[in-house]
Amino acid sequence: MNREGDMRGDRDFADESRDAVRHGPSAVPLKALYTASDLEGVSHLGSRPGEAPFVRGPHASMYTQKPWTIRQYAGYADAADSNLAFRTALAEGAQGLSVAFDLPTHRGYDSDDPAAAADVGMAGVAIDSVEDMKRLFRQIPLDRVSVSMTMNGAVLPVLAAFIVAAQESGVRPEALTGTIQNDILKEYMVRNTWIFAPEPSLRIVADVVEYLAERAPRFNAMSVSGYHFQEAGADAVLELALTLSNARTYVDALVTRGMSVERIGERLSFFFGVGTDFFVEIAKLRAARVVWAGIMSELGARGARAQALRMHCQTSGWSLTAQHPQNNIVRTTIEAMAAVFGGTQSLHTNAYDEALALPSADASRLARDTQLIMQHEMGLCDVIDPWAGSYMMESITDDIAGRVRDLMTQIATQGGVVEAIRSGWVQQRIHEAATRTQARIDSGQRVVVGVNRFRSPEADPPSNCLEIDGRQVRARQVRQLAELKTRRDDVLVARALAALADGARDGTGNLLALTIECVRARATIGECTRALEGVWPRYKMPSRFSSGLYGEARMVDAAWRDACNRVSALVTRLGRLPRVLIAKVGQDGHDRGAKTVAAALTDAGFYVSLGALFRSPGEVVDDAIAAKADVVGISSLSGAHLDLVGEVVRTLRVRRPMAAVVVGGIIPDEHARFLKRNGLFAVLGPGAAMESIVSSFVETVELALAS
Ligand code: SCD
Repeated sequence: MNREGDMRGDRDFADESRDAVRHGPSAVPLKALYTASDLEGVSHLGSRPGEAPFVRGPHASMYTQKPWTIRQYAGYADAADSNLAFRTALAEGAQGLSVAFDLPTHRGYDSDDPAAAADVGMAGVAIDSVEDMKRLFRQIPLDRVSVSMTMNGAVLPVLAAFIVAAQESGVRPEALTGTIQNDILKEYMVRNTWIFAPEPSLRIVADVVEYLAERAPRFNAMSVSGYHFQEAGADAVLELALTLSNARTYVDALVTRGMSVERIGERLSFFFGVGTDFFVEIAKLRAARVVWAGIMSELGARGARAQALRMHCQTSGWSLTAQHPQNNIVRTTIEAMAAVFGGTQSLHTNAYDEALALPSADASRLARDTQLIMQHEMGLCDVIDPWAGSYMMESITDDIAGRVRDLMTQIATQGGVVEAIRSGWVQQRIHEAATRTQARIDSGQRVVVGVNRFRSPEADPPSNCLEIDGRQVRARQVRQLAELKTRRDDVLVARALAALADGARDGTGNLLALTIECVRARATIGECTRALEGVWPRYKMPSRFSSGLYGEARMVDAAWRDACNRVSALVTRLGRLPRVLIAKVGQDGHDRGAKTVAAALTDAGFYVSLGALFRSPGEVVDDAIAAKADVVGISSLSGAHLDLVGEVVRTLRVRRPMAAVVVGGIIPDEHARFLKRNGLFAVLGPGAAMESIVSSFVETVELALAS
């Protein structure tokens, strides 16, 4: 082709294809080509970094003056192990700490509570008292190192223990820097570490914010989170709309209590997930600042500090694959670049082996070094907001901001977030988004390299993943709890706990201030929670899923139809629908997978019951009997499968021997072999396509009935 031909080709493309809309992996359509005309009507243009609406970042100098904080989320079994890991990380270049607590701590149970036994130390550090907190931060100068704590349900006793531990090491609350997540609303929507009902929980949130504003003004009192929505399957627009609606709800609640918008805004921070949709993810972070600045300005905030949205980001856990885990290094690096181009203040990069088990030391180091390389070798900190002015970037930033505002209006018309939680509207939206995404992956419309396309022979998984001996951790915690209880003044503890309960009942006093007195007297996390439970019983929430969507999306897909035909043949043989119970067991509240599988199995022709969260193994068996289940499918993502699944299998064998158990989730091969030797039918690893899950359930029913 000659030059002219080339040029005509280019012009034809520009004229005819520029508006071709590509529906990428997210909800925001992208055009093939953007030009100056795409900037018409975009209202956020022309501002400088550090100026409203802060699209270019919350600070004028951004990374040129201070790079984002490298803040890796970690917690290892017990306080002493975690302390060693924290001190090593700080010595090797980490710039702030971020504590992952185990699930019993999140849910307000001490390690010696039978409801928590199997989960102690499995998914983070176990903290039962201020003594554990002191061990956790031994030799770490809390007046100089900022500490983030992901804590929501049990925020009162855990934050109280942190404040008292700091005081007893000579650091006053005024000197503390860091962040407490303290974002309970998203717990009801996705993360599920709530303890009490939404209304009392909102009082706790507000008491924490008020106390910190007064006593620890350098501490960020809240990290309103979108990350968990993305992990649960929400797209960029839904993630932002829910996060900003939640934040708005908190601000309204605090204003009602008499706090000024200015003061609230100053210590509010945010947390977003950054996934694989590179351009959209950058635009999402920029749009978040634009929309939030508008909301705060409408509410009357005037100062930059109160209007500017500051954020932490984490690369997407959902994008990690168990197949060819080293591919995750590439995914994480590019996601981290999106977070940095989006102007994050703080960042966690995932370890590449996290889809298989808890991260190994090598993988954790590599994840952290990825950020050090970005900061020190790549020049990424030299230019502020380098995407500014890009036709594409500014246009999609504006597009996302508009869609987010529209969706926020829809949420408001549902009666606001608390009402939308109660009616199940929010959970439904997220579940539907997750189901649609799963269908796109399973049908190959959304490519996952090495999983649904470009598969190559399976490489050996890394063999040095971290393993926690939960029983040992629990034994140590139980011993330390017993020692603590012999040394303390029980009368003082009882008096402080009674005052806390009175404060909750009467609506008087600040609950964090009251909890600090309990913890100082050596009341445990579990005891503080139980004192509140006497006033506000533990909340219960029904588990729901919706059928129809998944099957509809895969209707034209031969592999899916084949799987459905296998179910139809089974129905004919049985003369009834095969019955499945999908169950969660223990304190693990990650229920996206369980709900998606429940939806897909229903669409394939099974009769599916979805169990409630936080069931004990015995209760799962009760549910299986009530549901007359042929198969019990347990979803386990917390690492506690050996004890919990093992017990379900053993008890079911006695009480409903005709039912078989399969488990899905993060189960290392060795554990899978052990569980199968002890009666488990099958293990469905992460990344299994839904048709293979359906087929496994069919085979399980057939084998179980034959045996
Ligand atoms: C920064 N500063 C600047 C500046 N850059 N000043 C002038 N010019 C610049 N260019 C100042 C800031 O104003 C601040 O001072 C100080 O430097 C520190 O900077 P920062 O930007 O506030 O950074 P940092 O202290 O790291 O705080 C970042 C956030 C904070 C605000 C985002 O909330 C945070 O660290 N969040 C992390 C949350 C987290 O780790 N979450 C993990 C969740 P002043 O203080 O004086 O203003 C993990 C999780 O949930 C996982 C999943 C699960 O468990 O379910």
